[in-house]
Amino acid sequence: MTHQDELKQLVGKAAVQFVEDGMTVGLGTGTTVKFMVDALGQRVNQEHLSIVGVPTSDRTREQANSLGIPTKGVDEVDHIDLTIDGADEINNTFQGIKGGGAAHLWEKIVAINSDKNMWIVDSSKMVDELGAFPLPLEVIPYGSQQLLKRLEAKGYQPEFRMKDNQRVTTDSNNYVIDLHLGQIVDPHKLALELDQMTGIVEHGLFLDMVNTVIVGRENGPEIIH
Ligand code: ABF
Repeated sequence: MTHQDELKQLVGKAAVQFVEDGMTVGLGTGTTVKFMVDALGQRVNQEHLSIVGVPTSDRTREQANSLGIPTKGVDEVDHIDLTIDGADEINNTFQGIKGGGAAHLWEKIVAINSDKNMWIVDSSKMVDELGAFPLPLEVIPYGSQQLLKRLEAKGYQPEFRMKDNQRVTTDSNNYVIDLHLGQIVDPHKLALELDQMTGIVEHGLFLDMVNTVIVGRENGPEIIH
C-alpha cells in the first residue's frame, strides 16, 4: 500500500465513526471513498449497524452491495442524514473541485439532498487556490463539439476526457470535458457562468456545500468542522 493510500485508509476509517445506527448515508465515489466503504462494511457486519447507503455511482453501489451494505437510489429515500465523499481539491475556504472520477453529477445530486456533507481527503488535496486540478464538466453529447469550441474561445483550455481512445461516458451516458484553467480566482463567478452555458449538465465546483472535512495527516486524521 502506498503512503497516500495509507492516508486515504486513515480518513476512510475515521469517517465511518460518524455513522450512527439507523442513518441513511450518501456514499461517494473515488479511491478514498473505496476505503471508507470497506470500513463501513466492517461496521455493518461486525456491529450489525443498520443503515441504508445512497451511492453516487454504479461502482460504489456494487462495492457496497458486495459488502452487505443495503443501498437505495436518491429518490427512494426520504432524506440523507450524512454523505461522505472524496474531493480532488479543497481550498482554504472549503470550496471544492470534484469529478475526477466522472461522478460529480450524481455526487452533487446526493450532496444537495443531504443534511450534512463530509469530505475525506489525503493532504495532497488541500490547496490555497482551486484550479490546478482540471475542472470537470458533465456535458450532453449532442452539441458537445460546438460547446468545446465555445469553451476554447473563452480560453478555458477544454479537453474531452478520454480513456482507451474513447470519450469517457458517465453513469448518465454523458461526456466529460475538463477545463485546464490553472487557477480559479473567483469560483462563484465561474460557477454562475458555467451554469448558464447550454449543454453543460453540471460542473465540478462544489461551493458552500461541505460541513466537515477530514484530512489525512502524518500525525493522524485532522477533523475540521
Ligand atoms: C470523488 O472523489 C470525485 O469527485 C473525486 O474525483 C474523487 C477523489 O478521488 P480520490 O479519492 O480517488 O482521490 O468525489
